[in-house]
Amino acid sequence: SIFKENGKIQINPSAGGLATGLASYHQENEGLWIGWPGYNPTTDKEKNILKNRLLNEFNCYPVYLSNIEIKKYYNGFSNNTLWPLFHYFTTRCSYDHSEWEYYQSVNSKFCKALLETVKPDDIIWVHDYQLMLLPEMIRKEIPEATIGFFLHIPFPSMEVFRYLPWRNEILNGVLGADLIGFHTYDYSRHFLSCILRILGKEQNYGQIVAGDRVVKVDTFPMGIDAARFIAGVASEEVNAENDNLMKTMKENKIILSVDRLDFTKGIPERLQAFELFLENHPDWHGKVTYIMLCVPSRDKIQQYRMLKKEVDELVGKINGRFGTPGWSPILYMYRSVPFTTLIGLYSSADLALVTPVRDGMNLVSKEYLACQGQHKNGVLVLSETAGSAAELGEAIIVNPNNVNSMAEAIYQGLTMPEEDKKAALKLMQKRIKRYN
Ligand code: ADQ
Repeated sequence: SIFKENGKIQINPSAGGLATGLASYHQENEGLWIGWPGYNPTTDKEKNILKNRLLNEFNCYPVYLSNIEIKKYYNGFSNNTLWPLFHYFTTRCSYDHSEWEYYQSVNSKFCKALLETVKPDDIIWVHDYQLMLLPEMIRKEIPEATIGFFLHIPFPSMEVFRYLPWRNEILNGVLGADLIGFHTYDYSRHFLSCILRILGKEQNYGQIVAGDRVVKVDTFPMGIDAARFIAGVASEEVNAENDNLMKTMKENKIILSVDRLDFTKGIPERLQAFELFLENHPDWHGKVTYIMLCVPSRDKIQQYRMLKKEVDELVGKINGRFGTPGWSPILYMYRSVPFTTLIGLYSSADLALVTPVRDGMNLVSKEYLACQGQHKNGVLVLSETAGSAAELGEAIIVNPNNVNSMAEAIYQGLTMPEEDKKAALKLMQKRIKRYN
């Protein structure tokens, strides 16, 4: 995020999964990252100053969006049409023609920015649902370009994708790439089925003939920079933070959840499950604390503000119902926290609750396991509809809509024998380090 403080522009790396997940790759590979900086300088002079700082300090190249573009393209078509549709929230989708027009024009704006900076033989890698028309646009300008496209969110089944009035345009847009990647095998399969049933194009072992080119579709589950998390947990700063945390928590078991505040993350259902757990297991009162970390996200959209209100009320209700002078069942933080605090929490938590209703991958589940290191025996409760469930089968897998079974999973996780926890954790940690 970028903001102005005392007349000076402050630049902070963003907290979303795409940005954090690719940060290490970007730093090591001397690429140029073209993107919207999330901040609108008011004057041309300020625009240039920021552009130079982003280039020199971060290898980033800004595409500035106007207020109407942010409204129609970003909050509108990207986050109010594609995001809910691809996460199977079909009733939350708006299909607004003017927003679609902005989606097209902003995609061309990115194409123009790319043409200003691209050099022959560069490899171009387009990311995510906000830029699905871009591969085709680049292909028209530079026919011989090498283009990859990766989708960070689920690709829905054909029956859901077909709701989109502009389904053909979106599919053709992506087909401009040479290689199209998804997090899971199912998403690739859904995409290929749409290509066949909507565009009538056959595939052969994931290869599609598009004009005179062959496009390859494949599965690349995104990993994390495990070494960075492991090294971070060993640092003195994190140890000091953890000592402090332990003083406040005393002997209490710690349950942790970390997510952007988003309706796909299943936060109200998870709170209900925690409430039910406390109701069913009074012997755990005063012995467990649920630390719930939520990062503010997309708060210009009405539905996100309503969710914030719902979550605030649920937390208040549960703390009011079970809390005592010495104990609050839920410790709720609604903000972004520094990396050291985040990994400190990951390493201290006895159980992580990762229960999205739908999630492309979910890096939090992997980050938690990495931060448990050699000496902890943390338990992961993971939803079957997170992409990472395909790789983390040793976790306690739950249906995120089944509040009863989630409540029991919390109990099971807290009471599991240490050797069982260790065995599951070791297997998953090995996989995370290997597929980083
Ligand atoms: P997100 O929906 O943002 O990502 P996720 O993959 O869990 O979800 O990534 C969130 C990232 O933000 C994590 O790396 C986490 O460390 C960081 N973070 C969360 N809370 C934070 C806090 N309070 N302070 C600081 N940092 C915090 C999207 C898709 C996912 C997919 C990723 C990557 O929705 O399904 O896994 O992209 O492709």
